[in-house]
Amino acid sequence: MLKAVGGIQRSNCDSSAASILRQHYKRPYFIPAISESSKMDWIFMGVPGHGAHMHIDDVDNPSWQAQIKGIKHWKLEPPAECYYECSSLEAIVYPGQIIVLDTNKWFHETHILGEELSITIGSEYD
Ligand SMILES: O=C(O)CCC(=O)C(=O)O
Ligand SMILES: [Fe+2]
Repeated sequence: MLKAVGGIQRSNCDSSAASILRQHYKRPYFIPAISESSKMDWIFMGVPGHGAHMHIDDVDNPSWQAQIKGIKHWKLEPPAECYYECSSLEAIVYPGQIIVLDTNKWFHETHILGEELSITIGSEYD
């Protein structure tokens, strides 16, 4: 699966590699236990000054994305359904923080800030 992004983006479709990766983190505590997690994880890496242009995705579910290293600026534009009620949002995600969004509905653009390589892991959930 490929999503438009600046930098390197890999999804993990090898289940043995996925289980090793998942020994190193748990699903975020705020994702309900009954929620179905995707078997696939995402890893995003990029250098400062780069990021993903404004786009919308075609994936199955919303996702959480945890910033491991580096700082990422997110710009979100509302989905067409709530264009007149919703406003644009911006967030700066620092290491240890998690952003949750439906990348199928919200247009999103990212920009890596600071001096460090950005590393993010994430996964879809329903
Ligand atoms: O992390 C990024 O730079 C882009 C991420 C993205 O486009 C996505 O998760 O759908
Ligand atoms: Fe995206």
